[in-house]
Amino acid sequence: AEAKALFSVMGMTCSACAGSVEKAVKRLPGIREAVVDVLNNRAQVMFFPNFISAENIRETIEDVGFQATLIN
Ligand code: 9UX
Repeated sequence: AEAKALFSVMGMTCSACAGSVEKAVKRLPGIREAVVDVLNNRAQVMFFPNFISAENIRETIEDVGFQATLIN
């Protein structure tokens, strides 16, 4: 089955920031789609939980350099 995770992502100040988050998340295994909204400080990710967890995704966003919190 597929899961959805919405993250708060703080510290993105331009669309290139959002692009780097999207790219890093999409490179992970088990990701179906990632959409990052720089204006609202949000990242919405559709993924396959047999392959990856929301926490894995959150840590990847942090590794890019932004503070990420799972909202739901
Ligand atoms: Mo450009 Mo966005 O260096 O932080 S990618 S401002």
